[in-house]
Amino acid sequence: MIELYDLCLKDDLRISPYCWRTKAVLTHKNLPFTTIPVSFTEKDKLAFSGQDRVPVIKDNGTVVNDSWAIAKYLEEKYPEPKLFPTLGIRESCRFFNLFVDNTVHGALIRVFVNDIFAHTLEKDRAYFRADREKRFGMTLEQLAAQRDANRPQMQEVLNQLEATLAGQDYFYGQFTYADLCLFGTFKWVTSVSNEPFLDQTPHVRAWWERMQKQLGL
Ligand SMILES: N[C@@H](CCC(=O)N[C@@H](CS)C(=O)NCC(=O)O)C(=O)O
Repeated sequence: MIELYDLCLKDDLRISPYCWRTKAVLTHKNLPFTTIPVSFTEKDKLAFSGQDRVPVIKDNGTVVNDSWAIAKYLEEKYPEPKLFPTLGIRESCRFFNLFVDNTVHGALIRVFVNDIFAHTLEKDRAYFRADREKRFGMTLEQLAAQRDANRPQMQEVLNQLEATLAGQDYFYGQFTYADLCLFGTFKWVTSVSNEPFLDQTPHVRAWWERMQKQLGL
């Protein structure tokens, strides 16, 4: 059975967009797995992997970290059902993966970072605050005060996704890993917030509902 080291917040809440990508891949490929909860500061639990981020998987002694590397590893080892129907699609998915990591996450985090903080375990709060405040160059309170001002940027990015999905059911016209990348991101947002953030992008919302049903996650 594959073991997945998965970020864990208060009340066993699992929010990591990257870990959700891996869980979505494992589910899509019908691979049984167990999760090992890791809180933000439990870096010692990941020492065996030689780095300090989740997701990490252990598959019969093989250790792989980084959601993109894990997706490629699992596709190679367990080819069906596919994530990357062709090599060209795989390389396009790499671009989409980076677009989600940078552009989509960059816009969403400025709206939802305080919701994540609210669900962070007591023992991790000082670490999370210091790390994120350094990253953003401002306090969490300043970010909270800018929340409404940051919404138009989020909407602009969601509108770009809407423009694609208005013409097709999946990002590359057929189901691929690109869909799982964004699926992970929306799991992240919806696990910490009830805000109806897809109200102005009906095709993205329909895609999101379809993906949840398809994966049963
Ligand atoms: N590029 C990596 C990113 C991994 C990553 O940043 N994971 C976050 C969880 S969402 C993490 O481990 N954070 C720990 C921390 O902030 O200390 C991937 O795709 O797996």
